[in-house]
Amino acid sequence: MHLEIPQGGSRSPSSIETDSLPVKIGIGGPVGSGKTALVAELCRSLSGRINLGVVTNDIYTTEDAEFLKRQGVLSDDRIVAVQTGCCPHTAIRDDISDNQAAVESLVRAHEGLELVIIESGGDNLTATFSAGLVDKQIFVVDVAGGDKVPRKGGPGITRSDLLVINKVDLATLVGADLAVMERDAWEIRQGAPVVLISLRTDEGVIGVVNWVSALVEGARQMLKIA
Ligand SMILES: Nc1nc2c(ncn2[C@@H]2O[C@H](COP(=O)(O)OP(=O)(O)OP(=O)(O)O)[C@@H](O)[C@H]2O)c(=O)[nH]1
Ligand SMILES: [Mg+2]
Repeated sequence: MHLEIPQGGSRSPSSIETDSLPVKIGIGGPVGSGKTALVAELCRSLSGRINLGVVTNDIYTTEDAEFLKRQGVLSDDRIVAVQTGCCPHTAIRDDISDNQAAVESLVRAHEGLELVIIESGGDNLTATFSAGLVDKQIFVVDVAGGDKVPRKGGPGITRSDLLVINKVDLATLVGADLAVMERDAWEIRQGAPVVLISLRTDEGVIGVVNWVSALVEGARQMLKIA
């Protein structure tokens, strides 16, 4: 199924495909790039119209799950923490059993669950999710790492379904040229969607919200047809 999506940020997504419910979306990216802040924003924006849950991954703590609970973005029973105890990418790519169990526990506890967002622990540019765990992947980098980051590549940057360049509010402070980041990202991804956002000011965030929302809507439509 193809859905046209309203434009949100620059080079934002225009069409995507979906299949079944719950849609599982993985959010990966380097440490501190804003993954949890994005999860929180998606929950705030979507929980009124989508039946959703969240799985967080941290190496030694349940810090991100606790943060989301403190923020009150979802009821506590919709937020499940996985403590990986190992490199974050191992738990989302190589041995996904703990994450699968976390997703299944949410599905069992919440009838008609439509969306599960899985946040990876902060990792490097090589981290990706197993296709056995998620349907789509969002990769989050930020401008504070410098405007060279998109052209450094790596599977998260080149092959994620949506690349988010976050913290554009900091661009002038760190001397990052957003036009260069956008151009390099566009080139290296050969036109796959890129959204520049700030989770501090909300700039561009609607592009990500609409992208996720359209995935779920596509799956809903598909189920009606089936
Ligand atoms: N200025 C600014 N700060 C941001 C933005 N997004 C997130 N932050 C801050 O960046 C810090 C890290 O954000 P997190 O959401 O915890 O990042 P993360 O990627 O989940 O971090 P890990 O899970 O530890 O890898 C926090 O202090 C956020 O408040 C943004 O758009 N602009
Ligand atoms: Mg986090």
